[in-house]
Amino acid sequence: MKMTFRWFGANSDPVSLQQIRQIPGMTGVMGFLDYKEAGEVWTREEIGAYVKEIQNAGLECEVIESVNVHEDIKMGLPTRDRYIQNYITTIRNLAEFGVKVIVYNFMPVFDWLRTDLHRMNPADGSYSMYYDERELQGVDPLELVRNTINNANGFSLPGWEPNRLAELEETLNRYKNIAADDLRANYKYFLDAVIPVCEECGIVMACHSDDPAWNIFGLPRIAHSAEDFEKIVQLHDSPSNAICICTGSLGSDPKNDLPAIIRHFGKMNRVGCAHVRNIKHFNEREFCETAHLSSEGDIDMYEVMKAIYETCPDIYIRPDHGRMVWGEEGRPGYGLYDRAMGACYLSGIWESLQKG
Ligand code: CS2
Ligand code: MN
Repeated sequence: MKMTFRWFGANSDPVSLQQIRQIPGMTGVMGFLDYKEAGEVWTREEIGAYVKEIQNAGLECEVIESVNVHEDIKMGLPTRDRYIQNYITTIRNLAEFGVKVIVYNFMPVFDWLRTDLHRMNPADGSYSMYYDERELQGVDPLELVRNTINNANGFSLPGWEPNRLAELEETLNRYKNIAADDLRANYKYFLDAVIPVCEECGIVMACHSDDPAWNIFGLPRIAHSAEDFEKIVQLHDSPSNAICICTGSLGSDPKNDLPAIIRHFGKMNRVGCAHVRNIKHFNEREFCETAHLSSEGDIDMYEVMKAIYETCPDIYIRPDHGRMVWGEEGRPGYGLYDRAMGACYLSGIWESLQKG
């Protein structure tokens, strides 16, 4: 297992590489070129400079998150071939600089969705992200996006970059004619093109689960259960076609048995990496993000880490969204303190598994 930390780059992440380096047990970052739009080629020069900056800080950059998939690929438009070719060039360029895993998602339009980015926890005064399906009743998706961007403390959020959302209305209309099976067919077309290249250059593609783990705004979503992931890994059968286990997003549906899912795909060698975070439900579709400890939320972190330890011990892990504590202000979900505590806690579980 290699413990890593998400880093958005020096220009847009208030957390510095030096701070990340000082978290005990940290080996590297899950990196991102924050200025690239979906569909663009990540050039050798750009990647080279970025990786060098990380290595100079004493960290590795073996995982990239995310190389976003252009909407035309998901919608299966004729223009997709151009974007797929760009994706392939990016894969080759990343491999050249030592990247081993690319995390991405195939969610239509929206990446993760919350109804509140900054909800105070009355028990201790910390802040965290919150989701309440009831708050979505009668809300127009465009309005929700506008609110989310306006409430992000001046940061763009992954999947919510304002430029990606410019043509939102048209895209939402187009999806009215795309059913889950159509989306899967478009997904297969993409995988059939990129996975052979990944095999050739030693890259694993790790698909992130839908967040939350159900359909929103009537859009088709195909990555939020064991059955969904079974179909995904079969779309193109290769160890390079893998999944990213994100406990907070998959776990938003309590029917998802996280340790069982990890074990199943771990034994198949199809877990590319894991995001580990905890959430607490108040209702079936109402939850908040909590500290990582098992006792703080609904997810049993010991069982999650044990399943990883026993079936896919060589993966990259990172603490995912944390709370805002100790007065920290920053990108919602991606503050330094709570994620650093989460990383140490997960490393502690790991040590006990190794020694036990
Ligand atoms: C993140 C995602 O919020 C999360 O759980 O891990 O934004 C993730 O980076 C993307 O979905 C991957 O493409
Ligand atoms: Mn995640």
